Amino acid sequence: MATKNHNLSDYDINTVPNAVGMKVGIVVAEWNESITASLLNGAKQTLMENGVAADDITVMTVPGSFELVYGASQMVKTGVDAVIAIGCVIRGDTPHDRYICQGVTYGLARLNAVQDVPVIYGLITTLDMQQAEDRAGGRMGNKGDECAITAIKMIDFLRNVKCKCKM
Ligand code: RBF
Repeated sequence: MATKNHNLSDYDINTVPNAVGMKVGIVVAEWNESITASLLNGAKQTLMENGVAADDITVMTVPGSFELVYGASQMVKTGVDAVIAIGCVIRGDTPHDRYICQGVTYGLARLNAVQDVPVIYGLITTLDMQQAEDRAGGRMGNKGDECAITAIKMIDFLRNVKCKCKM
């Protein structure tokens, strides 16, 4: 799944729905805080650039990425239109990182399958800190920006699909 030629901050403004009035929850892991803080800033800034009011963005922290699933599962019950889960898992000397990534990925995917509020995957999984920096506002862009645009598009998707079902 190469992203060599894909800058995570690139998006076509013409394809982004108007986000005025959208409410977005963001759950952020404290582990690798320098990275997750950059991802959070990117997400917030991109949401606001596209019309989301600062007061309509709710940010909560959890200790590590493994806790993102619980954090997101609680956040979806608060009346937000979408939840972005932000974390950064960097490969270590043991396989622990792989278990965390599997748990978070499965947990967030499951949340999307069993309830109505879209949950956006903002987990960076890298081999080292440089790769993480590259994707948190570095040469590959900022995955937080990508998550913000995905959240807006998924909220719009849900609104449209509900309209179509009523017809
Ligand atoms: N949390 C992260 O968000 N990123 C990591 O890279 C990370 N690495 C970990 C490595 C080890 C060996 C352990 C024990 C925990 C790590 N965690 C990491 C924390 C994990 O997501 C969780 O917060 C704790 O395991 C408590 O449930």
